[in-house]
Amino acid sequence: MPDTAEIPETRSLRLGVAGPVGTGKSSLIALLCRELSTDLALGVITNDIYTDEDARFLRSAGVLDPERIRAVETGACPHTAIRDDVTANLLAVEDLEADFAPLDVVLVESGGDNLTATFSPALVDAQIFVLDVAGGGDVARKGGPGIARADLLVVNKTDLAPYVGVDVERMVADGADARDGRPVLALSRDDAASVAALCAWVRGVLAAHRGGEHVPVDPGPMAPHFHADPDGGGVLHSHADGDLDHAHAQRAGHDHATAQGHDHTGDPAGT
Ligand SMILES: Nc1nc2c(ncn2[C@@H]2O[C@H](COP(=O)(O)OP(=O)(O)OP(=O)(O)O)[C@@H](O)[C@H]2O)c(=O)[nH]1
Ligand SMILES: [Mg+2]
Repeated sequence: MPDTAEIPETRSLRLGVAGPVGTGKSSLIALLCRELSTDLALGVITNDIYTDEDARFLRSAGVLDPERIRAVETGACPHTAIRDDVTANLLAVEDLEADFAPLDVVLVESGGDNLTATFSPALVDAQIFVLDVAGGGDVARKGGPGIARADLLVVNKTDLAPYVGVDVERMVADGADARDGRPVLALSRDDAASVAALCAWVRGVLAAHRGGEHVPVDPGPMAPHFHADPDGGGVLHSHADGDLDHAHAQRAGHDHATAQGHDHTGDPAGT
């Protein structure tokens, strides 16, 4: 199979929205539709385990032509459909892009899951991970692939902070500490400035995507994989969470003076 393919000009920016149950993913997508659909052509794919609840919520919000909102019923743990076998989602995105060509952005909502669930870069070009203050101020400190490496971390529902005793600044700082300089945004649907900042971030990613400057990353843990040894055999290993760089492991009795270290962060072909 070739490792490159010609992609039609109607290819949109595919933007994933993931995060634990109830943190406000659908609401954030509704905000983006309301704010951006005046000048951008949008589509939405939702993922629910057994229902099309999220798609129905978004259609009833009246922020986008209901036909541009489609549901994928995963029938299994949400992370399976956004990471392990993305076929159903990929087909849904491609159908939407074909039916409403040209779309600028397709937003893909993950089913609510735990802190380990992130999108495969085979499905989305960039992803937002959503936490909320009501889930507890310490969650951002807990790390995990979405918190540490999603393109944007959102600390949502900041309007609730006084009621749940959470220090938003501290939660944002904890998130920033876990992210090596990647952006963190404190958001509330009631705070127009924060909604404007979210929209500006999406427009920035879209511009970078169109300009060919946006490099998709895989926040998720590298699957266990094998490196052949030119002398025979090889090494089967996996990476600790967050440790995507690696040099090949030393093996007793072999000269590794020429072994190449490589990383999985910036070079999608560098396996
Ligand atoms: N106070 C407040 N509530 C919010 C905000 N955003 C969303 N909510 C509420 O949070 C609840 C969950 O929001 P959803 O958008 O359905 O969350 P979700 O992450 O899509 O939920 P699942 O898809 O079930 O995982 C709803 O009651 C929303 O009205 C916000 O900025 N402030
Ligand atoms: Mg939802």
